Amino acid sequence: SEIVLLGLPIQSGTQLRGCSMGPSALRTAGLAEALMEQGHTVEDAGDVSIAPQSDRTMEVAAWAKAADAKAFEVSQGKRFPIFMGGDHSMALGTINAMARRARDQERDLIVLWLDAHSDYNTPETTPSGNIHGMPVAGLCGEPGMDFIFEGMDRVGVMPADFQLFGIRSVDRIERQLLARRGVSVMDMRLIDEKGVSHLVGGILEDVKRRNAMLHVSLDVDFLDPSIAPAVGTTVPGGATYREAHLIMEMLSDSELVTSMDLAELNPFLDERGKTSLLLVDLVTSLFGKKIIDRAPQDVNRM
Ligand code: DIR
Ligand code: MN
Ligand code: MN
Ligand code: MN
Repeated sequence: SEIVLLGLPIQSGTQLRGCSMGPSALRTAGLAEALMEQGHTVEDAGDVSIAPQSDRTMEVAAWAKAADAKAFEVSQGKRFPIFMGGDHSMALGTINAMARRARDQERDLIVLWLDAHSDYNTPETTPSGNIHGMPVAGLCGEPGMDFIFEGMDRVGVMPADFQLFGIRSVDRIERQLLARRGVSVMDMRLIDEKGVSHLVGGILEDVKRRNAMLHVSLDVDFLDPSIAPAVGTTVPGGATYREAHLIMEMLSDSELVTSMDLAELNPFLDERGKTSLLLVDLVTSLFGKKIIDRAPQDVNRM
């Protein structure tokens, strides 16, 4: 593939500082080099920046606009953009841009949201006040978040087009809202019972049947804290090393993924680059790195 890396050093969506170093840590961990090693062409489009704002809320809105514009620009043609965050409020910009790209191609956009949290709070329901807990709600058009999209070519995403996966922390009112809107929430209990392979297989069939574009938004806290400590909001019981790799390997075989966010990496909390290196490893699997070469149809016969 023709891959383009775009840095979005956003941390206005959280109280804890450090996510602004995410893009730099991913570059240091060798993201571009690992992808080139797999035979892809990689272009680094650098980092987006914003003008100083009066408060954090205005910063989030400015970031959404800047991220949307640049994400759209770099993803023209057949390019596969990897958006390097930045806290998860980055998705307000990147997913709007990917929804615009899908609209231009008269296709739907489906979002696989890999996260410990459902990120469906609104300014009304949030217990923390942090906008990184709200991006899915904002993209789905929940009230109180229109100011973020002001002046943008806003393309809503249907709640049913989000596949929240790996969820194990949902706030009380957030849970009610998710149910009312019909968002698909594949929580850790479901994953324990049905397994990654069955659930991800179902999502991919749906994407294929609808000829949709597929955006993967990976929050570092989707992963178990033992393998990925570099995130401000760790939650026990996350995806294991093998579960996470299996998802990437299945996504790779499907050839259906068209864009990706790497969100919430806080290198300040890492242990000698462990989490950054794991993310590079996971992305490399998404782009075709295999243990041995075996066709998916052969696996079904085993
Ligand atoms: C919590 C935590 N639901 C909130 N959300 C996080 O602040 O709204 N999302 N950490 O990633
Ligand atoms: Mn999270
Ligand atoms: Mn978060
Ligand atoms: Mn998140």
